[in-house]
Amino acid sequence: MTKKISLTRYLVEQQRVDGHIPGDLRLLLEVVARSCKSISQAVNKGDLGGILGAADTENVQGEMQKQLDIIANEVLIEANEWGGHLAAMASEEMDSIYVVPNRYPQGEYLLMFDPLDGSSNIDVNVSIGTIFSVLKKPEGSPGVSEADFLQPGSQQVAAGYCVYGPQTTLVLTVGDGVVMFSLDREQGSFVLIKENVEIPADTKEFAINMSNMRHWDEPVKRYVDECLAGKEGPRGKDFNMRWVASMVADVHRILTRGGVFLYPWDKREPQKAGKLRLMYEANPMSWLVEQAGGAATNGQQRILDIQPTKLHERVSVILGSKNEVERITSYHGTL
Ligand code: AHM
Ligand code: MG
Repeated sequence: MTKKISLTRYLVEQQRVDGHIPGDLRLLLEVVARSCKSISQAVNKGDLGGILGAADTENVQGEMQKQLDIIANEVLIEANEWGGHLAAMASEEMDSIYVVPNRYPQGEYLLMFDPLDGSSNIDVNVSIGTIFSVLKKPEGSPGVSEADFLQPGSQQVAAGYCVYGPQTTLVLTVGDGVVMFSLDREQGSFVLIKENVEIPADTKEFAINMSNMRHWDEPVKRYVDECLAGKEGPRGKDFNMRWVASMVADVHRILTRGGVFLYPWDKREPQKAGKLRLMYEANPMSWLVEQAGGAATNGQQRILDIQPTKLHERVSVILGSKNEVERITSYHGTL
């Protein structure tokens, strides 16, 4: 029988082998994983735990919050604030940064998260998830402020997500490939299921919210039209379409069997660069995808190169199988 490798053991061994994961970062990742375990329990209980439905509050983006958005946010804050590994946190569900209170020691890392991604799927029993990104506080900056967070995604030191689906699966990168762990509920721990995750460079599957088609820009329309034309069209092959409306689930499918995901800028709200948030949605997902051999752009440039100007900045997202992302980016006339 092959030995099961727990997340804890995996991280300890990584720390030992090549020092890729410093002790404090290992602790941070374990605490994030523990938080995901608690969120997974709450998600599993659903109606039985009385946690479904709206919370009657709005977040900073003007979106109605669900009870589970707020619960997941609290779980992550409470678990992470006391360990001494963090200086501050930021979340989709909080207007401004959360500085580690004075009563706890301050660490050198900054943690960002979308505590419950895919909120529209919470009440209908469809996969949702938690996305997280870790940065290092710039050296020499006294205290901690929002400006410390405004680093391009290429500066991330760890990133990942946990998808709460038929299985609860944690996917992680520290810049040395992508690894996946599934929650073994009997053991109560995450167990390694896959290393060296690789996204095939070509695909026949795309993911986009087609109901927005009339609002898209020309390059996106062209790409999707060509996919829809199938064998008889310029691509010479039939495409399949999938859209879960939980980025975690769509990205998880792409990391598992390839594909391309688009949430582009559109004419509904032209002043916004896109729907998804750069710092705690697009950046961590883009890094995971690149680490698995895929690509991620906003149509103009690599997402990881974008210099953020504010915490809740939005961005247009095209990510997944490399050749497909490059094709779509070239349709924007920037390659
Ligand atoms: P959320 O963070 O409020 O859940 O919003 C992000 C989600 C993504 O998971 C998903 O890709 C997208 O919004 C779905 O949007 P739409 O409902 O327009 O299809
Ligand atoms: Mg989200």
